[in-house]
Amino acid sequence: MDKPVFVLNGPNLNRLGTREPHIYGTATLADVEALCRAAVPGLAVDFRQTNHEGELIEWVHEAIGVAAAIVINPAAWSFTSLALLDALKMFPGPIVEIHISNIHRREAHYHHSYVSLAATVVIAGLGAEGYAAAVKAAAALAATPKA
Ligand code: DHK
Repeated sequence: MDKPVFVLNGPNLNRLGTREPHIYGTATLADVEALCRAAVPGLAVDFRQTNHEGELIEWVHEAIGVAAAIVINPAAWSFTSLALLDALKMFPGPIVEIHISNIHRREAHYHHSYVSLAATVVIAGLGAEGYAAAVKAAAALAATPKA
């Protein structure tokens, strides 16, 4: 695959490793990045994190025509951002939504993700390892010719 997979991370994920380890584990964001880069040999991965919503939206815009697929952990913006949903709806390729924790087993305000309305696949509760599964799924979906 000549086009990269964009792996985009939302707010507070730069604090992985020390942030609520009983929920998010002890893997750091650098560990997560390494998992993504090792997931599919030869696959180009563009890995980013931001605490600024507009920047994440602009990265989704940038992915249009450039990325084969998007893997996204929107973190708290999953449950609040119609702007992010609208941006993702413009992306023509597969979108894999990833959450480290099982959001459906947590507080009610984590149960409805707007991003899931644009996602091809949703992975939640596999921990940091979920990112490797997400990159593999994104690469497989991107390689599957559209019906
Ligand atoms: C990460 C967050 O920051 C939370 O806002 C979400 C998600 C869950 C995660 O599990 O990766 O609720």
